[in-house]
Amino acid sequence: MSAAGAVVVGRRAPVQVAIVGAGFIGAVHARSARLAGARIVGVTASTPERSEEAAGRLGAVRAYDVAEELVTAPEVDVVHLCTPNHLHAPLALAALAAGKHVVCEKPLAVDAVQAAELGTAAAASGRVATVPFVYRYHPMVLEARARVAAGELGAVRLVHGGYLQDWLSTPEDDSWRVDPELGGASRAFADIGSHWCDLAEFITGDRIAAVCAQSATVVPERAQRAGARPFQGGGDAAERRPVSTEDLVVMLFRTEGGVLGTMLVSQVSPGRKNHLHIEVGCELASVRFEQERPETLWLGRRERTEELWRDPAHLSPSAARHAIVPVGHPQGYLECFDAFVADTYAAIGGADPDGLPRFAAGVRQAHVTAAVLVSAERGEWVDV
Ligand code: SOE
Repeated sequence: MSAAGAVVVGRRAPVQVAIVGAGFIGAVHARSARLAGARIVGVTASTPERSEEAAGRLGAVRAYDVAEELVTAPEVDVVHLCTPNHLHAPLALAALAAGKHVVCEKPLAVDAVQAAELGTAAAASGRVATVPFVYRYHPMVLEARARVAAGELGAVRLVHGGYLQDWLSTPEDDSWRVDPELGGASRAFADIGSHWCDLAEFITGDRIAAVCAQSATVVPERAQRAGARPFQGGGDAAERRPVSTEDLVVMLFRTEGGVLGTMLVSQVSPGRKNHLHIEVGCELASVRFEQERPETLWLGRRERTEELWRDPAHLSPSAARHAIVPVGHPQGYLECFDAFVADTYAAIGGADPDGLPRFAAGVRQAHVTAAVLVSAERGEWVDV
């Protein structure tokens, strides 16, 4: 077995990687793993036939029919879990117990209790365990974070924004995420609200302390298409069934530092594809980041506003670290994933990369999600 980080002829042996789940995000993980120099030694998908197909498509040495066999296989150093949420905990626990490092898709688990169990197991294992809150890796997000931390903008006064999508806008749109047995009690907030809240805390250096939320299921019935993929509508005609998980959330929040904020989450907003937007209003200036336009950061002052471009020559060091091509050559989502996986593997090699979202970040957002569910149910403020 090649221990990750073993030196072979003066260079590290390639990290040996397992990918569980071969949908849209599994392919993204596999691409970033290969770019980081890893060897994909096994893939498991939802059926043996799909596992064989995925092994060829993702460049894996072989397919495994059984995920538990793959995540404990002797030749595996790192397990990437890209399955529906209900499988995260059993597979992550098995992998950690077998001495593997783990990259687990968000949300970490189906609820905060299970997420906490994973956080505890990861801490006890001494292994590297990370969660792809990859939007942290946009250089202009890092620039906003650096400027807030440096005090250049003054004290934070207000945080607002949202995350809007439209891939679940109609009753014909479906996903395993709609089913609470597979995704958990929260769907939209756990899936993408977690990204926004992680980013709000990452940029401001503050933490959400209390929430007041309302949620709605505005598509009360959906066609049953568990195999449907995000952003790929349509599919065969199917029976409809009632839906309990939320399509949208509106939320007020207060941070530990006393800052107020508001945010919206929706997966039923026609025309909004992956519209994560966040604005931090400070004493001297405001900054706004839009994920669909990641090459710039809006910086507003009373006397003037400007649009900062991702120019490595003019970025803070933490932002420049991930600006890998000159300004005017757009970087995007995939480069964020590449940087996240590279930082995860660097951590396996003994580094401690700044801002690497470890399991604790996933546990954190599970607690925020749990508070949102309780607040939406009770219609009152709830502490996180
Ligand atoms: C679907 O909402 C999804 O693929 C999320 O699961 C991802 O985390 C997000 O980055 C894009 O949208």
